[in-house]
Amino acid sequence: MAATTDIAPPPGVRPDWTIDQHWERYAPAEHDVWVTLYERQAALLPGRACDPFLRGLDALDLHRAGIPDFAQISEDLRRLTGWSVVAVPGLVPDEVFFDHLANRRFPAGQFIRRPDQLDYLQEPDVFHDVFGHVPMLTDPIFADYMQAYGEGGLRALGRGQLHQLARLYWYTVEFGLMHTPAGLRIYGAGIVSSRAESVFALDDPSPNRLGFNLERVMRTPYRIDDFQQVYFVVPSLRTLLDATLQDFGGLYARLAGADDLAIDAILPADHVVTRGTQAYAAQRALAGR
Ligand code: HBI
Ligand code: FE
Repeated sequence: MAATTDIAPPPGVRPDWTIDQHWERYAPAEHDVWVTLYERQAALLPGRACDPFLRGLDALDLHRAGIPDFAQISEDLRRLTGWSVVAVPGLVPDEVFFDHLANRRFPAGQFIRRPDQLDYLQEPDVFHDVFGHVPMLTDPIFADYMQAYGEGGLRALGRGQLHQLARLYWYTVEFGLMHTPAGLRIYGAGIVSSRAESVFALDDPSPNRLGFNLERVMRTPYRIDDFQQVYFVVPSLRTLLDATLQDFGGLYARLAGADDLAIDAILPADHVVTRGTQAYAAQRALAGR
């Protein structure tokens, strides 16, 4: 039984905040937005996105033809890793979000951005969620990580330390990079669903790129409105799953007494992949953004 929340959902939204996708109701212009975004990223990502992401894109046959039908991709996904995609109106309360993840249900925005919002929007739409997040759920290790993250989120909520766990999600699931023999590759959904950040995250000299360390990540604030000032790099997806299997109790106790780090900090203990110039962030600060 999915968790309900004491925050009542809007009218027409189920207690677990899911809605029907009504795939048949999408207008041709909405499918066109998907195709435009898909084609842009499909041309850009080979050589930038990691193999599990590219394999997932193919395995789910995320159509070039338009917005996928969640029921269809859920059939394939269930067979591969037991995950399914459920439609939600947008951001849902944390405890609802975590309960879905803990039960291998990925909540995906049902709406798609307008043609004048191609490059950025605040709320996760169907392109961010299904193109960005869902292909990685075809990878068994990442699929286990996402469920473990959901279970951890429910525990963190209980301890009031959610903001630290949210950083783990942000710097891995949304903006994670990975070492591969061919060089750095992207697995974070927030990057692969963004044309500009798919280039910035790998090529720009501005951001720091540091070796992933769970405690370090959980002390590091993040940007929600602009490119990241730091990206964390994992040696493998197994590293993420192993990180969730450790004793979070001791970690939370240490974190409760630890200060947040500056977003552009580089610590002596950091494994530095790129020491960034932070030129982009400085220029945006000058522009008053
Ligand atoms: N809801 N639909 C949706 N998608 C998200 O990515 C999401 C959310 N609610 C909460 C949330 N993310 C974050 O606060 C957690 O990752 C911490
Ligand atoms: Fe996301």
